[in-house]
Amino acid sequence: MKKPLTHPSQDSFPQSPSALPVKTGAEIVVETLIEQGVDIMFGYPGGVVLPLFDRLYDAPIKFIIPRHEQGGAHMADGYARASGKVGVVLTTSGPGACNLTTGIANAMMDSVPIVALTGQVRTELIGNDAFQEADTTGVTRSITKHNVIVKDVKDLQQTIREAFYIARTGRPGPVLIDIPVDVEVAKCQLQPLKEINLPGYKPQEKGHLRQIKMAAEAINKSERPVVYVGGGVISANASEELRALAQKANLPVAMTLLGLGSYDQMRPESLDMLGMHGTAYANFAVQECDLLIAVGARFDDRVTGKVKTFAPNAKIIHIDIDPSSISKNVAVDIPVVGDAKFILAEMAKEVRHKERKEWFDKIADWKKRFPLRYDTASSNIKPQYVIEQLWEATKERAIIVTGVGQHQMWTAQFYKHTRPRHFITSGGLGTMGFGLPAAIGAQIARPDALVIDIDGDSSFNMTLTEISTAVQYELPIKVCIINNGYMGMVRQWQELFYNKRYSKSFLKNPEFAAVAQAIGAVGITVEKKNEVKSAIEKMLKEKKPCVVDFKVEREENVWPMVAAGKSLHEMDGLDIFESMA
Ligand SMILES: Cc1ncc(C[n+]2csc(CCOP(=O)(O)OP(=O)(O)O)c2C)c(N)n1
Ligand SMILES: [Mg+2]
Repeated sequence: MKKPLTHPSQDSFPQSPSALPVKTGAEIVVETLIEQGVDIMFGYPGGVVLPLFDRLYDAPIKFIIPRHEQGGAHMADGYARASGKVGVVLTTSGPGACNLTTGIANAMMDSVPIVALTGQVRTELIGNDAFQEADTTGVTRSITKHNVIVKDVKDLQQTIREAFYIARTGRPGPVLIDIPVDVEVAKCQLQPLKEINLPGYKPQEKGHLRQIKMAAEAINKSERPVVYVGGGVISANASEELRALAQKANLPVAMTLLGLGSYDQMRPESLDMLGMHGTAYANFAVQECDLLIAVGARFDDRVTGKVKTFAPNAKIIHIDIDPSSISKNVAVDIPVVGDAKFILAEMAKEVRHKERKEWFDKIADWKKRFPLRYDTASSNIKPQYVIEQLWEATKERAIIVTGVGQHQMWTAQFYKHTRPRHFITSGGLGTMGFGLPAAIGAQIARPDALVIDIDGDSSFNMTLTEISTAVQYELPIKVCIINNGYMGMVRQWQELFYNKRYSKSFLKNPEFAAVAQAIGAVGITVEKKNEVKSAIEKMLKEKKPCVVDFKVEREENVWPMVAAGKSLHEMDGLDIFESMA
């Protein structure tokens, strides 16, 4: 892939503007995408984007057509998370643009850089309820980092450059550009690249050195520190700096769902995941720590539980590129605004090794008393068993993607996440149906990687039509359905909080393996525990897209659980763990 042109200085473009050719809006879009390093995009055609699609006919950009625009947005999202680049999706106006919204909101909540291009009706028809008109910028205003409609072809090129710049800098996120069809056919001269200068948008990359020093001093003083890592460390490509800091200063590290992979869970300092379905040892450590070092995390309610009693004894350091997330949910003592990669590296220079024996002994004791457990003796297929077997068979090779629900939490808990950009999941929005299209996007980004979507039966049902996309583009993705025949997470809440009244949380599923086969993929059904391993082996040998339907124990629950509104240390399920010991 070509290197994107980011902040060129004027003199790197010696051509005089008058020498630049005149092009149509559609040509400008395609040329600017190429200039920005785009070689892959996702999208679906329609009336008002035909001039653009015509330019794409022989452009050097690989184009993936999803079966539904939502899938296209999730593919761009999965592509961005797996590659660290900006994902691009293009759709028509009205229905095409509206179908994107879930995917855009998903990228927004998880700070994923995507650029969405949407066609719009002719400028003179806007507001007329024209055919396939929707107020796309209005609809997407609150779910984009930035959005804009381009009404003059002269603004088009710079707007696209700015969109890429905004999407990938600062706290990354989705940017949408709405382009009326008359702007696609209007002509104008190409614009030379110039430095991007957006008043009001100046992300602070370097942290304040005095704040960094203060944070390092607090670490040096601390007896019971915990690092709380979010997805920001992964977007900042700062895992290596995190490892260096944690090892030098001797710090235990807990991760959010989106932070998984930022710190190698095989290392002894890892406390694994914290929060609602986090480990007991992570949650207890947070509640008892004297210093909480939050990095690229936003104190989401699924992490904090009851905010008032969250980390009650701790001084809080918060490292984040987004100043608006500092002290938003939880008051912070030492804020450090800037790029985690830079800040962690600077902090590492200032910290000292400290033994903290008592603290690590206490953590070791929690780990010993409350490891994650499930009934391994059961003759039924336990969902956790399938995930453990997937880990055993793939170790660090796989990029794991998930749907949303219990299977997602078990994947977070029972797979060992060791590397960044190898666990892709919908955290903030919790979008069922994310798994399959995001896995397709990840496979496109990493053609040689082993990509496995560990999905729920109901989640998979939402976007399974994208199997056909995987078949068309010959993508060897694997889908493992943890099929409990329920919207399991809903059923769990109904069991625990609604007196087992399983109201509308059951779907009659198709035979997924047969569906996969009908679409041209491989389909396998697994009904016995002793078939699990061989099915995984068979799946791993497949070159075609492969769907394995694991019919698992139907009423298994995810433990531990901090019920909504409870404090982080008030976990249910620890007695169940102890009874299994
Ligand atoms: C698009 C969407 N609709 C509804 C929900 C609410 N919801 C969260 S989990 C869940 C059930 C998921 O069922 P399944 O995919 O089978 O996963 P399981 O919990 O059984 O592992 C539902 C309905 C959601 N997260 N996303
Ligand atoms: Mg289910």
